[in-house]
Amino acid sequence: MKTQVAIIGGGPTGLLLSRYLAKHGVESIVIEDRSRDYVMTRIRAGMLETGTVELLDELGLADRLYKEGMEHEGIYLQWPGERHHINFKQLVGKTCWVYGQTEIQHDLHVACDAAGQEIHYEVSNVELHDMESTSPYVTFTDKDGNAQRIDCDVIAGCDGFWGVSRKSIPDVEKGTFERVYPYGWLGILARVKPSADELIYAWHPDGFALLSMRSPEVSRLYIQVDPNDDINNWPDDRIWDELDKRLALDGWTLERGEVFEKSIVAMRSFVSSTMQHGRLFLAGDSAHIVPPTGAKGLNLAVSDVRILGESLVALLNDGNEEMAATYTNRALTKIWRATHFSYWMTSMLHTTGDRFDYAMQLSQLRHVTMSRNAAANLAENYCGLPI
Ligand code: RFL
Ligand code: PHB
Repeated sequence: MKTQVAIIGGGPTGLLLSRYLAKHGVESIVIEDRSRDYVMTRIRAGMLETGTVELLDELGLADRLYKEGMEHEGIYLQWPGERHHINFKQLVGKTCWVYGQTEIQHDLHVACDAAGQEIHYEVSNVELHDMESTSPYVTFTDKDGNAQRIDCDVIAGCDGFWGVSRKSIPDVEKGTFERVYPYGWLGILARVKPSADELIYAWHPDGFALLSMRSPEVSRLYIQVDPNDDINNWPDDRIWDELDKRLALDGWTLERGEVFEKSIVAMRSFVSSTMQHGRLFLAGDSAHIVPPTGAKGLNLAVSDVRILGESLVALLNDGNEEMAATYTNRALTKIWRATHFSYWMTSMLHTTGDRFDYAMQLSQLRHVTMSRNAAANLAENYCGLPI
């Protein structure tokens, strides 16, 4: 096979990059190691920044988002006895959108199918070759067991944190930064009308809780748990009781419903300060991971796609090497900002069992909800700084 850009990974980053490139006349082939069904139904992010929605819109991918997504003007922050609204629209003139990553993935597949985008699912043994040259290639085994090779001008590594692309860069670990948090999130999807109009981020001495949503009929809720806890220790009633306690507020009731998905995820911050090696470029979770508290992971992936997309279009359509050469530095500015914001939100809201930490967190929460400047800082970061 031959193409201009071989894209490794068919998650949101890989598929969105394929749409960006196609819009600008650049060809690509996507290879994905999971099945199409698996990739389509994986439950993950839900909150989209203004800039993410703008790029989806530019690529003709926002019609259903505008119809079925939910525009939010802010979030609630709470601690026992108090719930405060942070109004992004008033503070920084921006809003966010709640629209599940599963829906984005669905819209991307529909757009890829309509455009005849070549995607190979269930591939294995993916290897990257000759990245230092201007004619790299990728080898893999297709789902029928045949050895395949894609010759290309550029390889885009969009294969997530555990993928092969980052590991193919020599000495990449020397430039990585990591923080593993002693917190996990137990997340559920429940068939019940969300009990609040906007997201509630709740500090509680027994641990953080988050009320989010996917639609007017489906709630998404999380509680802080030990990252090594087993989901089998958490029957539905125990989860609801814990949510009830951590989200409690006089005069407010958390409605319960059928839980149809539950899992525990560990939390880490990770940044690879090397995002390119010759003609290999990393984007999305393959280059960075944030804890979900700031709702930044998917949004950062989309901002990488815009920066990388522009760089590759300049390189492949106009022979302009300059933008590609500076891709890492331009992408990292936003990545470090989001990394700090996610770390800050995580540190403010997750309880450690330490009394001094409690006092610091409550003081920070009061400040953020009472000072317009502090609230505007949160709002500006949550809604996303310009790329
Ligand atoms: P993905 O989604 O991991 O996709 C990478 C794809 O590459 C495939 N792959 C390979 N393909 C070919 N060859 C190989 N050798 C391969 N190895 C792997 C994988 O099968 C997969 O299909 O990375 P991508 O595309 O960069 O997208 C990143 C986002 O998925 C991620 O950042 C977000 O989901 C993070 N996230 C959130 N982000 C937000 O912006 N807002 C949120 O509200 C939000 N909430 C969340 C989240 C992530 C969560 N979890 C589960 C970690 C909530 C949670 C609970
Ligand atoms: C979600 O709806 O899954 C979600 C929302 C906000 C976050 C994290 C996850 O900060």
